[in-house]
Amino acid sequence: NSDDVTEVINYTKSNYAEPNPAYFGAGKGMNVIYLHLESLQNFVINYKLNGEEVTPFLNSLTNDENTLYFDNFFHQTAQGKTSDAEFMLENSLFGLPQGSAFTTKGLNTYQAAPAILGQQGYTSAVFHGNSGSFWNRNEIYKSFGFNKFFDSNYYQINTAEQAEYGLMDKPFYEQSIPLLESLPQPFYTKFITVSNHYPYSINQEDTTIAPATTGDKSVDGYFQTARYADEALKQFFEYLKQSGLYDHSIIVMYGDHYGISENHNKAMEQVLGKKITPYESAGLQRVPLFIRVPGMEGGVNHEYGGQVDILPTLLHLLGTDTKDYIQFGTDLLSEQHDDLVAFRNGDYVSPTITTVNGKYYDSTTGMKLAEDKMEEAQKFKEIVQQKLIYSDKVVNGDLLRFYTPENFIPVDRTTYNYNKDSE
Ligand code: GP9
Ligand code: MN
Repeated sequence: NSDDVTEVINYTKSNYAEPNPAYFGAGKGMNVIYLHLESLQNFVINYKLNGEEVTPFLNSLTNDENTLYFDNFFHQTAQGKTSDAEFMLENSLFGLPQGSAFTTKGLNTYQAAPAILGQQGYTSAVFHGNSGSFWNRNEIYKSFGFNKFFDSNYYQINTAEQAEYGLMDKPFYEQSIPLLESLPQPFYTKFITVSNHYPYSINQEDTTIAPATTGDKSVDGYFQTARYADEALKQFFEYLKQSGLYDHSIIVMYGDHYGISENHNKAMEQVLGKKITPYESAGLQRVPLFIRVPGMEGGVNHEYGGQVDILPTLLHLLGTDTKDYIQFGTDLLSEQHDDLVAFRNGDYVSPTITTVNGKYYDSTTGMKLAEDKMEEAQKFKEIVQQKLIYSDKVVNGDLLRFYTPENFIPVDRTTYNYNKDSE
């Protein structure tokens, strides 16, 4: 009820991080292009397999003058996988501890990015070469206020170009171009790729790097599908440059969740050349985050952060203050950014302390945490728990029904229709 929401607002207000004037509005009025990097983990960035870069294009962006690359950025997903990542990115709310909010909370009230930006004149769209009902996207996207959802009905999918979860990335981007060009600018868009998805199988004609040789099929194939995804990205960037969109679009790329689960630790130990302790396992939950803003000074940013932090970061880059919104992340570029990264199970990482399954580690050494730091570790644990509890209250209680931020017009989901024939 409204008492609950007041409690939550008090919490999110106290958690709010002020925009950094050096970045606030740096991308004002620009288009937004999200490129969802399926199952891409940070360990592949700048990794060399037999002396060869796996993702040369993404690697080159770590040195791009207008791109920030975050190398201590973590996914925070649980069972909802891709949908959890999307849920956090669109709302700065955590996914649920069990199941997927996308499938169980599709009809809730949200104050999501497409709606916020829609009220500033943005047209929003999602591009995805899989069936629109997967993860209940075709329902929850209406609640988020997405104007358009181009699902597999909008793409030509030949068997040779079909991956397990839809159209392969290269033809996917290619066929997305005319759809993208049909949108008025500025737009807020998201391209959800699928080629680099478990079990990482790919036609050998489509590969340009040899597989790894651990003997674990999915680990070995991962390098080939990641390379393919990287090449597809490069091609799409070429289009963006040649069309001019590159110069007035913010491009955000993020890995959605781990690609290689702990069941493959044996093979991963060969790949990484070290033992995968629980501490290392937590570290492997790093996913790449790239934010490119034309004119902004880029570089490698070591700030610790997670997927709930992307929305406030983006809104501040666009010149929209987030203080009236119920959001659980904080702007990665703010001086006040909160670098305690909560995992969905209550574990956390931070620059100083990491906890996995009730054990505490010193993040700077990976060793067992010193006794005199345990008190602080416990405090962090409580902060994380409290945050997750409040986020779950919002989602489970559908609390945004009871609160409308100033100047925000509630979404009317009945006005959206994603059927191709309705065009
Ligand atoms: C399917 C795709 C995969 O449409 O987004 O979802 P995942 O299995 O990674 O959660
Ligand atoms: Mn995924």
